[in-house]
Amino acid sequence: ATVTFSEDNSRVRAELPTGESVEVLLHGATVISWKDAAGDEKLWLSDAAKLDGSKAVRGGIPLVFPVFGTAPDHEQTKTLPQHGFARTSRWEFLGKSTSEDSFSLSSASVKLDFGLSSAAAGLDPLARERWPYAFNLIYSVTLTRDSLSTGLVVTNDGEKPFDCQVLFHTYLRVKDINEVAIAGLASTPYVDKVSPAASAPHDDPLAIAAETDRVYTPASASAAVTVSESGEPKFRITRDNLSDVVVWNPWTDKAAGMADFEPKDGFRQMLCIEPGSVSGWQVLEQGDAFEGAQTITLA
Ligand code: TA6
Repeated sequence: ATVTFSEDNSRVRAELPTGESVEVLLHGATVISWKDAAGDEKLWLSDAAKLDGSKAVRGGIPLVFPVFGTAPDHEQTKTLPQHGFARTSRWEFLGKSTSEDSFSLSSASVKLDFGLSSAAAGLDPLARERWPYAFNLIYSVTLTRDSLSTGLVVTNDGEKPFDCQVLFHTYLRVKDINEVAIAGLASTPYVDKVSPAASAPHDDPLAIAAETDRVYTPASASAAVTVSESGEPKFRITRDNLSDVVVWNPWTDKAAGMADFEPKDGFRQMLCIEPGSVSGWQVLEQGDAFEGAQTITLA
């Protein structure tokens, strides 16, 4: 595997000998591209996404920490911006590790590690001011021939306990949302943020035909979510220690309302399947660690 930095040191790119690649912006440690060996892009990135560090990236895999959405009733995080500050901080690249069995390329993989801590120069100033806890984050992005994994380890390095939520806000690229079917969420309880009254569990598959914003809490963290298109499985998402799956598509009106969402009909080419621990709070005492991960496998 080769790992290269961009001219302006704003991003790092890894490529396997067979051509698969991943690109990560140090701003937010945001994965902004994941391509298969043929060069087909698997993630959706808005044409108007800010990649200059001025705001969270619209697309790719933004990192949500320490709060999902906003939590006006939660003392510790109620003054934080939506989805917290990890995605708007500048992370450090900590290094890479590759494993290539020289006899079989199929085992090739490359892992990129990124770090952010309460003492880091790149920490969003809002965080220091509004979330005064001693923390350390290690974020790992692992590329193999047929998968991309992201994992976050959160540690509490201070005396004060803190609550946190973690989520990988993954924008999957699809050809046409009308052809998409989501399986693996049948009979699963969910909170519907579009129409709070309606949250009756449903059978598989789930189709997306309007604004959709739901927090599912599947019975088992190992339950896979499969995204198919025109009857063909495309992505299989599995979770490790993450209790929830958010399904989001902004549809016409919400897409129109986001300045950095372009093209405006781009919601037809994207679907957010967001593994996280967001239905409650992880409480970390001094020295505690929380770890959660997702693996997206190409079908
Ligand atoms: O993950 C779904 C969601 O919480 C939606 O409610 C919507 O706000 C989306 O995240 C995007 O949030 P952002 O702050 O990135 O515009």
